[in-house]
Amino acid sequence: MSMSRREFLRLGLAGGVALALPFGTSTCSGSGGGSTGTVLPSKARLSEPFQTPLPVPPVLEPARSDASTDYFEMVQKLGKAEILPGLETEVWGYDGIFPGPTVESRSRRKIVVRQRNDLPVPVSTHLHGGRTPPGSDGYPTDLIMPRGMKHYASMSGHGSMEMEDARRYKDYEYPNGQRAATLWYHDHRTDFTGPQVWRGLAGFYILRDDEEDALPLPKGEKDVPLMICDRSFDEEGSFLYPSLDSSLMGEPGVEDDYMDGVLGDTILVNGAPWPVMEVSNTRYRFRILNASNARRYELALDPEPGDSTSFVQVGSDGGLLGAPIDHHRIHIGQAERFDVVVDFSKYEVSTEVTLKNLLGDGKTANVMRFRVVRKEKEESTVPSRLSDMDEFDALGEADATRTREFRFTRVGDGGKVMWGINGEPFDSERMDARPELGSTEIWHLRVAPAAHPIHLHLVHFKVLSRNGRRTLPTDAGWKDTVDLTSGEEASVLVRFDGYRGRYVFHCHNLEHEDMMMMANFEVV
Ligand SMILES: [Cu+2]
Repeated sequence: MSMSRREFLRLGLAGGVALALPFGTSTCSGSGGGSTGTVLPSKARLSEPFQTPLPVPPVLEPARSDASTDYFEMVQKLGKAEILPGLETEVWGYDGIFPGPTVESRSRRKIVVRQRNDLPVPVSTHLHGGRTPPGSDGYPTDLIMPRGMKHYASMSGHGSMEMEDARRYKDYEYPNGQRAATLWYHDHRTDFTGPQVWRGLAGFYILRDDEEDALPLPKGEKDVPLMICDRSFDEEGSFLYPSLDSSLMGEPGVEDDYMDGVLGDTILVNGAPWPVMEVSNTRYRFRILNASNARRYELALDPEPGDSTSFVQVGSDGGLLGAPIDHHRIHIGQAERFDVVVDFSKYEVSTEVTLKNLLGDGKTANVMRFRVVRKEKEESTVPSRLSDMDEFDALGEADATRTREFRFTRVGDGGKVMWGINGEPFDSERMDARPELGSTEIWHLRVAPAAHPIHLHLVHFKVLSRNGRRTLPTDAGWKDTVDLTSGEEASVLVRFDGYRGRYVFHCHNLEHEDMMMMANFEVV
């Protein structure tokens, strides 16, 4: 394996400092309206929308439990799926399925997930939104190696090039010391997260607690996770992705045309193209996740319910809101979660309600459809108080002991254009911030010349302002990802709770992340 330029950079072998390039290249082409990226046209015949029933990923059972801990096991391996009718798609999935199995756990009940790697590439699993100790957070170079491959200790930041025995599995420990929330787990391998998630390495992780259980929100089969992502397909049905090296073992990165991001032309929900779900005329809770590499969505219902808003938001990235928020439309950047209730009693039985993407056009303007097929007695409601958010509400600028600035831009290095933070491409050896455990800081984030959803590992934050003004309704509640479009800036108030150690923060456009728009912080 030859050492790429970016590996030199990561290992600190190059002395040069990358320069920020002027803004200005186009950030959107094809039908990616509102998203930063380029549409990759499928070669396969795409399916007709609203034919496939919505699948719901299976919930993983623990392999065993003891007094303090539940133990789960997953194998990352090849699988087969029929995503487009009559065609077979090879999936790189957790347990060989896409999305992976849903992990359910309870607040403050520890779980251990043993991840075994039967894929032909290194992997690292990150629990997105998890307050996780550093050794289990899925640092990009904390890899589980494939069969027959040695691990370079230096890649884990230990400095020397000595080899150690290949480790084919890893036990991830999740203490779950946080509120009920909709989290997700996905691959985070350095330089190759984009193609590996595209092939299927993503799943839900739903954390529950007593506070949420006590609420009269829709439950059971009316509490439905929706993983929205876009993909493109080759003639035979395999996932199409413009990798420079499709073995994902050589040169990382994508063809130049796609360096702004890869946009698929097929919208999948829980792995099915434009699916349909039959519902009764009652309330449903949808845990909406945008698991796309580069596509952003503006979600709306068509038709809208006559006398009320389409979505009643009850939760954000970090769990329940204090009080519900009504939205006609929801902008959702990559990796964000919106936990919403939709009230189908506002529609006549036999109405077809389409979940639209107002940022898409043609086929990408549709996401999925609900068919109201029967009457049923309503057993749920949305209370006006959801959660005790006193701590969140009390948190203000005055609590911050320090302010840091981070600019998310293109960076140039010897003619090669990449993405970086404060002018620098990612370097696992460089520490970009050292916040103190228990402290609160203001992070001022500025992005250009593209949309960049900014994600911090470990912590949750409060969005204080956007472009110097009030936040948007979709910024409410505890967040771990803030979606910024080109030229925007936001101030976020971050509480560095949880654990000491090294973590990353990065853009969640996965092509930008792979092309180095990532940096380290160490909680000290
Ligand atoms: Cu970005």
